[in-house]
Amino acid sequence: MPVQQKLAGKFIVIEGLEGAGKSTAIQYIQDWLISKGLSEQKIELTREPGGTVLAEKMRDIVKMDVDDEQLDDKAELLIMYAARVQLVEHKIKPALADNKVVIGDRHNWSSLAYQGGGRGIDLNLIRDIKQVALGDFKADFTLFLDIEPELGLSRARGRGELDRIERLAIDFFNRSRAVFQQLVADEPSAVCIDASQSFTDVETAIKQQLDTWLASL
Ligand code: Z5A
Repeated sequence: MPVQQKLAGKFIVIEGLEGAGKSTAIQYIQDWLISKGLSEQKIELTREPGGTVLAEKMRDIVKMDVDDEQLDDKAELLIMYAARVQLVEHKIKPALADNKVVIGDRHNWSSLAYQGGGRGIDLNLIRDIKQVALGDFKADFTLFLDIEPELGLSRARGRGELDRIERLAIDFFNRSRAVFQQLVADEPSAVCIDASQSFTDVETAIKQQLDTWLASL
């Protein structure tokens, strides 16, 4: 089967802590897809939370600082899933049905890691919400960029001011990282990349993992 046909309708997700290099990695994935003969029109990029007009409004809410009212942890979780449903139903599924490859900057694992590991919400409750919101929909391949929170945050800090979530204590990110690590260990269609390496080494590792995945299709 031609490579382009193998890749048609596949959802590739990149996960990781802030500053892990997800935006950078997306560029490597795009380059790899183009090297396999895909046209730019056949590649759709998404980010979470966000990616549709309404989901971007929800992103604004979770990023917002309000003086005298805190966003409740469960409200934060539900907004993540509300935004995800909008994105999956209005952008990702139609693109996949059109035989595009979708590259997701974060997806479901971020809720398990941040709202579950970080905030301490029961992971089984989050899995139940996921099931109600999205059913069995999931990524075809997940690349987890693993980085120590200190290094990731120092990279993110280099870009400017930190937002509401980025200012949380380092323990929060260590707990989130531990959930990501468990998820990748349990999921055969996911791989872990050491994101503390140089740009070139991360790029090489990502492209090698994509080649191995492609060979398995
Ligand atoms: N969130 C949540 O809580 N629950 C959910 O379900 C979802 C999300 C979906 C989204 O923030 C926030 O929402 C996030 C989790 C939460 N909050 N936090 N904190 P966002 O989209 O604004 O931010 P992000 O997803 O964390 O992305 P980021 O901070 O932009 O990081 P990144 O995309 O992984 O990194 P980057 O922009 O590619 O790289 C960061 C810098 O490091 C940049 O200057 C690069 O040039 C540099 N870099 C990248 N790679 C390297 C290497 N290899 N060496 C050296 N420097 C590098």
